[in-house]
Amino acid sequence: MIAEEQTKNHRLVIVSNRLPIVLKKQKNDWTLAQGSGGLVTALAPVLKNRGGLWIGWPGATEAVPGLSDMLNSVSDTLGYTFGAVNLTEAELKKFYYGFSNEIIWPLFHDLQTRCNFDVEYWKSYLDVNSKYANVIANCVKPDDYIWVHDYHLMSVGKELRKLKINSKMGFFLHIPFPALDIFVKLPWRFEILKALLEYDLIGFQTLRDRRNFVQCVRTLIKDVNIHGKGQVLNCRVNDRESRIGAFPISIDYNEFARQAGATAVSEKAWYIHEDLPRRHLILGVDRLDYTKGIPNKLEAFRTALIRYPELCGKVTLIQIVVPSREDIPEYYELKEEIDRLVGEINGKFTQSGWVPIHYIFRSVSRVELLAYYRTCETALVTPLKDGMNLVAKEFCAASVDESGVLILSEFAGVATQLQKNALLVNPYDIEGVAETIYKAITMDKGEQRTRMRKMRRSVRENNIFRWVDSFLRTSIEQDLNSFPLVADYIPQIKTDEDIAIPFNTLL
Ligand code: GDG
Repeated sequence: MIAEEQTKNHRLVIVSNRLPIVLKKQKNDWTLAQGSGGLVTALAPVLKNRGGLWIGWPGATEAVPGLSDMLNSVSDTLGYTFGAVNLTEAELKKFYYGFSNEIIWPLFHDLQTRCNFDVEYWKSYLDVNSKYANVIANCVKPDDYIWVHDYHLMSVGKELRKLKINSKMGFFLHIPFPALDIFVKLPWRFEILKALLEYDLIGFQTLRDRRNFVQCVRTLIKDVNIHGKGQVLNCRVNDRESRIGAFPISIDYNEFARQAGATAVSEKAWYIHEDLPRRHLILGVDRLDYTKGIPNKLEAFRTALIRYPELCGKVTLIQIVVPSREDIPEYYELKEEIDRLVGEINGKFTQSGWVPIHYIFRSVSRVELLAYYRTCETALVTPLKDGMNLVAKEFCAASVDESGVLILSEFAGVATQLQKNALLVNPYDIEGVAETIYKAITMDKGEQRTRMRKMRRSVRENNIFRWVDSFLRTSIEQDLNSFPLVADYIPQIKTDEDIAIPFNTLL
């Protein structure tokens, strides 16, 4: 146990590829807005008002005049400070778009044929991880807990050890960890495993990911001893001890449920349905990414319309696609494929007064997102592979009237938790997904309610605070409460304009 005096001063230091903010340039002026994505949704409520530190890239490769003043003013609002890691255009290209997103991302999602194993990417990955480590080393105090996130930064712990930083360090992988026969394709497989074992605790989303990692370590690393059972295993290599655990990530359930019940959200939800009267609405919300299985989903919807013609005119798919990584050619091609499929389906089936797919290609405000969650009768969450998938959990939390059916890919981490009450599908089985869409639409209200109530309870009990507490307890035998709350803070959500204000209470 850390002594009480130490506890008072220690801070939680979160390190992620990007800061939870987005820098935007309009003409010559820079502004800051909140970032989105799974990692930000999950971690922002954890650090808020804890007086900690979030280290990452602020999102611009050019010098931004007044950046530190901007960051300081945001810090005042959020109750934690920022440490910026500056990246050059070349680093961004090779480390972020290259190694992280052309190698690790596809490989860890079982899509090895999409990998581009360029050795220049690997060199840049090591250089940039070392750059992060230097910024961390300059900011941290000995009692701080350093918590590094995700696949971009697997070597940061090792670089910190080289710099003689002996603080406790944890690492959490937000994406899946692949099986041995896929992982061994990585030319730098030994280096990555050894680097990960420099952390005191290595956390994965599911037991399956942890099992894959353990099998890779046992097979590829000499003189390793892994023992223990339950959620966390102990691993010894020479004189180094680490722990390896499964910690399924979650959301701030109460906050989602509370915001979903706000007047602004109810009004927007009402208008969405009013504009599409007597329709059964199916919702898809995905980042533009080939792992999210958007083309498969559209094919399944088309098949459902062909197999069950009685659905025509009665069912609408609202598909939100959030732009992401468009500088990578494969993402641009994916966008073209989605555009083509939506065009084909709408071209073929549209009738007077009914368009089968409402396609939104942009990010939406939190109010709008919650309104879609609340008003749509079915959510179609069908990634080909996903670390967890928070959209599924958010849909449940926002279903405040306990209605709604969740169709869920068996290859999303969240399926382990919600499998009994969601309708599980194999996203590659287009006919099977089409049948399940029909089953969801025709499910009676009583069964819907029973299933949704159980899923909501599961997400409520296993919320983001439980996740962070279990990670911290395993790592340092303390929970989030040992990082003192700086101020009492109760976020309010009233209008859409509130959401548009950068760094409002939702971040
Ligand atoms: C990675 C892993 C894992 C999306 N569009 C908008 C918006 N979002 C928010 C959602 C949700 C988040 O982004 C997406 O989270 P996911 O979990 O679905 O996916 P990734 O971004 O791929 O996240 C994933 C996660 O990390 C956490 O560990 O679950 O498996 O891939 O929170 O609500 N939010 C707003 N407007 C949008 O248009 N406001």
